[in-house]
Amino acid sequence: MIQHWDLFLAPYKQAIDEMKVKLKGMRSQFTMQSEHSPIEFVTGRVKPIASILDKAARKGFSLEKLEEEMQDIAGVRMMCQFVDDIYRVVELLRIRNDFEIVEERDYISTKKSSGYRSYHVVIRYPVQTIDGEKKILVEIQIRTLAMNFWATIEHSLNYKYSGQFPKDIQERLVRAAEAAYLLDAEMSQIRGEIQEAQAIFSRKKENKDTD
Ligand code: 0O2
Ligand code: 0O2
Repeated sequence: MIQHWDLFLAPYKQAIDEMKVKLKGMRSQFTMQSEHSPIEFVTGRVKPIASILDKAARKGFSLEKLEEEMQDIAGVRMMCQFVDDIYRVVELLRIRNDFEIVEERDYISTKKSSGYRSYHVVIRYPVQTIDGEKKILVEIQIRTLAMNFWATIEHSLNYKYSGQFPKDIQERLVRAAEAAYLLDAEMSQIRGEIQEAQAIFSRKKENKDTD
């Protein structure tokens, strides 16, 4: 069984590794041109087997049809400084021709009832294997650092409480999500000033490097 899972998950792992190189490459291109990068950092993971089984049971997916039904066995996350950057990243993904976009879910204009905000793009990504090409689904979550902060903490508390939050904690999480939203709004407003400071910093660094 373990060997079966290894075989099943191998192309997902390969897709994550490749996507991380490609998306981090986009960041390097912006940095090289001394432009503000809409991508702050990129992470990726293959869903642990226990989580795959849990989610399949919860959603009634049949294990035979997992590759079509579970869209986030391979997951990539792109973190941005500003909300506007998220939409810029989505545009950058749309113009690529090394994968096909299957679905987009905008939980930013319509946040989830938990308070969760992020932009999800599901792609069909071709992996080259020794047995030929295999197309697999990869879920890309694009979010600001503030959205990521909130989601990471809410996610770990979710494990602790198995999704059943006591009422007061639930209310606090909703308030914290509002605070994260306000932080994003505030940061966008002072964005111009931040960018100016970053440009000065990177010019200083360049001068220092060439000294
Ligand atoms: P850098 O530029 O050195 O930070 P891999 O070893 O390639 O399989 P990777 O990419 O190291 O895996 O791990 P993962 O978990 O996919 O992504 C972690 C990356 O996210 C690391 O970058 C972390 O530095 C970066 N990261 C995590 N949290 C933060 C954060 O709060 N701020 C910033 N700026 N980066 C963060 P790398 O790849 O080590 O590159
Ligand atoms: P992981 O690996 O633990 O993060 P569903 O799973 O029913 O919510 P669906 O249709 O699979 O929904 O897709 P959706 O909601 O677009 O994406 C699911 C993923 O989004 C989750 O993966 C989380 O990563 C993230 N997410 C969605 N809602 C929330 C939320 O309220 N809080 C947090 N922290 N993350 C959320 P999984 O399955 O939890 O996997």
